[in-house]
Amino acid sequence: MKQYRITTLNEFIIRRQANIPYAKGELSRLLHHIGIAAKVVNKKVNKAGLVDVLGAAGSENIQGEIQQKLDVFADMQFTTALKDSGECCGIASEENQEIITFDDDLANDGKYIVTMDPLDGSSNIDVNVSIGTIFSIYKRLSPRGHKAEERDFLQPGNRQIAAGYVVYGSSTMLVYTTGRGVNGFTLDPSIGEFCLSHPDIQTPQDGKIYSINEGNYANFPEGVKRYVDYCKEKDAATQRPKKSRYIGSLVADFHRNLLKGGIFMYPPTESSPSGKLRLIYECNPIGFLAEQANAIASDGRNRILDIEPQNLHQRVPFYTGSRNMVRRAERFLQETSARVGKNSG
Ligand code: AHM
Ligand code: MG
Repeated sequence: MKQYRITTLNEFIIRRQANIPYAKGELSRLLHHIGIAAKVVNKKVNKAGLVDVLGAAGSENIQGEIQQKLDVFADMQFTTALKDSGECCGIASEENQEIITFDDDLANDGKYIVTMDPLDGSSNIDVNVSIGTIFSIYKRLSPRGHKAEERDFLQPGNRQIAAGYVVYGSSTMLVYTTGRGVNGFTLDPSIGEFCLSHPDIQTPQDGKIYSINEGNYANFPEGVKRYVDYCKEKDAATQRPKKSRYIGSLVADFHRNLLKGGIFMYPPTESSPSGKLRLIYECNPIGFLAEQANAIASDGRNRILDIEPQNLHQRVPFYTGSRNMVRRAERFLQETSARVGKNSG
């Protein structure tokens, strides 16, 4: 019988660390703790229909959205895991208005801060659709030995040390990068370990899928409308239009396009003039992963990772995925805005 060699997430992290001279294992420990929290949240997500975890927790988060019980649980679980790691001096979470500083001797000595969206796509929980956790790791700017400060969290995405997501889907996967490619690990429930299943993920330069909430079409900028119309035209090579696929969970929509090729867009709309997605919690980590897989991420004009964050909950328009698709969408946007500028001038 053929023997398969399994590489667990922890083994992989340790092996990677060994390739970096002088690495002390701090980042490895942090990633290890994120992996543990992901398993705990996964267990709860799997039981969502069975125990009393469904539905709203009765509180609202900073964005004025009703927090789901699982949001609260995931937020707590990741926060505790990061604090326990001893490597992280503070976190910023989509669920909290302010940063959380851990502020004890061990944590204050930590080199890293973490930003996270503990449960992305949570409006999908009650209907059994994939949801996810997104995280980013940065080196702090403030001196070690002190409390974390807000400036530690307002760094541009190009300063990320690591980023990743967990997708709680038909199987649970953890996908992450430390700036040396993107690797995906599938949770094997029989042994309770994330196992390397998708080494060195590369996104095709072109794809057949476009993902956008087309219900907002009437409010899209002209260039986005034109790009969506273009996606519906027959492609010269395939003689078919592109496929429209939209789950409504960024992690799940991005994960599919990362593997298969495609474009994900969340443009500005009337109700969300800067787009809906958050730079720090969603766009930066996803942008880092995209670039590491040879895809790209932009706000329609600028590289997402080069945007200087102004505040913790800042939103930006978001276009990410296969290189040629995103570049084409950007051209549609820029041509249209140039034309509008000329007409109004
Ligand atoms: P959330 O972080 O509150 O869950 O919101 C973000 C989610 C993304 O996962 C998804 O891409 C988007 O909101 C869907 O928004 P819409 O329902 O407007 O299409
Ligand atoms: Mg989110």
